[in-house]
Amino acid sequence: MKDVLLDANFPRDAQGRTYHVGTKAGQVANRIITVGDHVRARRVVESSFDGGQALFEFESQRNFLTLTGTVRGVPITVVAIGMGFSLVDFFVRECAAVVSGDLVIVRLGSCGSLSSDAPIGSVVVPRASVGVTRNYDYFHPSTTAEERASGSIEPYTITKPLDCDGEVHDALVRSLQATLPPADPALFGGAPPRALGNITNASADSFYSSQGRQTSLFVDANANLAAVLQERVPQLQTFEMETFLLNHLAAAVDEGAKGGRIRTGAAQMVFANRTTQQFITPHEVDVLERWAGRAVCEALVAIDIAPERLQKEGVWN
Ligand code: R1P
Repeated sequence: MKDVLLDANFPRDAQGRTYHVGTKAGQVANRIITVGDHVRARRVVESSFDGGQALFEFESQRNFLTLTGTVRGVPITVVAIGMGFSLVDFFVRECAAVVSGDLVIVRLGSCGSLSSDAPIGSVVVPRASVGVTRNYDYFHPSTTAEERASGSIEPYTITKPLDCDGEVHDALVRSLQATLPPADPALFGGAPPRALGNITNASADSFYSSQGRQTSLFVDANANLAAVLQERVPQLQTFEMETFLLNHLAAAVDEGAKGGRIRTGAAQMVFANRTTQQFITPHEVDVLERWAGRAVCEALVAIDIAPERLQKEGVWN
């Protein structure tokens, strides 16, 4: 039988477990890596956690997988959340509710690159991210052809760029550059792996329409979206679906109520290059995720959190 949930406003069970992620105090560390899928989460643990193992593991009914352990003695949690803004919202709000003090959250995600500077196999660390969302009213049956043609309503909304945390950005770039693997003729066409910082990312609310992909079954009004974005957003190099919302929630947190800050960053692995139409192989994904996973763990270990903003008790002690 399932536990009874208390408080319809922010549901938790009698032990304090949140409704969707399903964890409670002491199970999630102040340093978190969020990934899109369970395979990547387990790969990071296996290749980077002490002993190659988690000390705590929970897979919720809603498919959030939480793995907590240590990296050189420092508690770190990996949470696999799935894809998109709404899952980032569940994940950040529910983890913030069970972790006291500061949170440093790094997304280890895949992305599509819009630039030849970031070929497949690169890892890109954005300085900032913009949100790109479909403007549902543009497609509403009551919107007229004149309104659409005049530009008084646009099919996509592009937000202002929102910064990642500067220290997290720098720690990620340093760690990735310090651990660059040698070029391998059997991987990524023999190109040497690259780690780039200081770029801008666009997080979209669809893999398809709001990333400018051309498909035939729906009216998306997005033929020039990638070009418009590149014109309006300086340094735009990657598309993915989560980083903007992480930055947004970090900026929106009520520090007094939370009792700490949320700092966010992202290491984005280039799986696809939209300029060359290249896509990486499953074996290359494995190699890239292990390198980037280790580098993200080391960056998190290197980031200072004041002792009074760090949890003392948890599954790690
Ligand atoms: C789409 O295929 C998914 O891949 C990218 C996008 O952001 C989206 O979540 O990231 P992940 O591989 O980290 O899920």
